[in-house]
Amino acid sequence: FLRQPATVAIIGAPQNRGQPYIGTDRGPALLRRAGVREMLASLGWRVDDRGDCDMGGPVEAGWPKNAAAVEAGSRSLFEAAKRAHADGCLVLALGGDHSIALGSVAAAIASRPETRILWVDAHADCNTPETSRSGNMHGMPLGYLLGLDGSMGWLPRLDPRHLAFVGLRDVDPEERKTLRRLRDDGAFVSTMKEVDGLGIGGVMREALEALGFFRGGHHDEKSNKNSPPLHLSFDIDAIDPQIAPATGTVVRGGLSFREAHYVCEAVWETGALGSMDIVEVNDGLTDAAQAQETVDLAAALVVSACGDVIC
Ligand code: NNH
Ligand code: MN
Ligand code: MN
Ligand code: MN
Repeated sequence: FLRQPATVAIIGAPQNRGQPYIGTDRGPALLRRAGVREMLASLGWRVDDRGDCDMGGPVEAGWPKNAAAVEAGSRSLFEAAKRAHADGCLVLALGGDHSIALGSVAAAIASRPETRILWVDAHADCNTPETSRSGNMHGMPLGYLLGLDGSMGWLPRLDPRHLAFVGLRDVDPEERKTLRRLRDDGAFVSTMKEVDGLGIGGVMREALEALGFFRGGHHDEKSNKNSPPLHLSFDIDAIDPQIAPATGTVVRGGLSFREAHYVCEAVWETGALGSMDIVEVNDGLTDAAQAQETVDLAAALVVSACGDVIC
């Protein structure tokens, strides 16, 4: 594993079939227009924009909703992301709704099985077609990846001990049961209550420690030298809707502007970031100014996680 790969591969995943709204499909274009590539280049990265993946077929009836399009889209991201991992790149997936994590997380695990997943989200996304009340597949990627539903045979299995949640505050009744089981099986599960109680610094220290990273505030070349790679899956709805309103499932009481940045800065300081998703930005649900604020924040968080620290 290249600790700090010199190249970031950007892969667009303009998926909207995992949730009910048009607009998440514009995420990759909006993030590019917001200057993600230029900002990464100015941090010293070589930026290899590999364009957008094909996100699959038409809207369909059935349960879960749009299953064929979501699976096909995720598989095309899976293949593109595996190629980028094989090339030694830091792999950045621009969503798209969170169903794309089926492809990006699967590619990270398939490429490097010890990869740790940090899931930053208001939601736990560990439904299955059986437990889901909405039928929306953006609420299910972890359910499939953890093997709670076995119908996607191409997926590698995510070990719950390799998974940490930060930012949870809107979790379905069946998902609560699942989370308790996952915690018993070694997942790190935290909610906004822990952010309130410990502060984001304490939560991130505990989360990264639970994932096996060095416990310490500062990036130290030696400390995480032989650590596994870290995949950050950042759902923009983890952030408070007053700051990030342009998303499909707004839930009050989310991460502040600084807390969200801190998450990304702490991820960078592990020295182990191997891949990242930024998902669920939707400019079709608010006025233009709110949409731009959300897009700009999403772009800034990517840049933070990729090393935009002052010193
Ligand atoms: N838990 C709900 C569902 O499965 C909501 C999921 N919505 C999200 N997830 N935005 O991140 O439908
Ligand atoms: Mn999500
Ligand atoms: Mn292991
Ligand atoms: Mn969410």
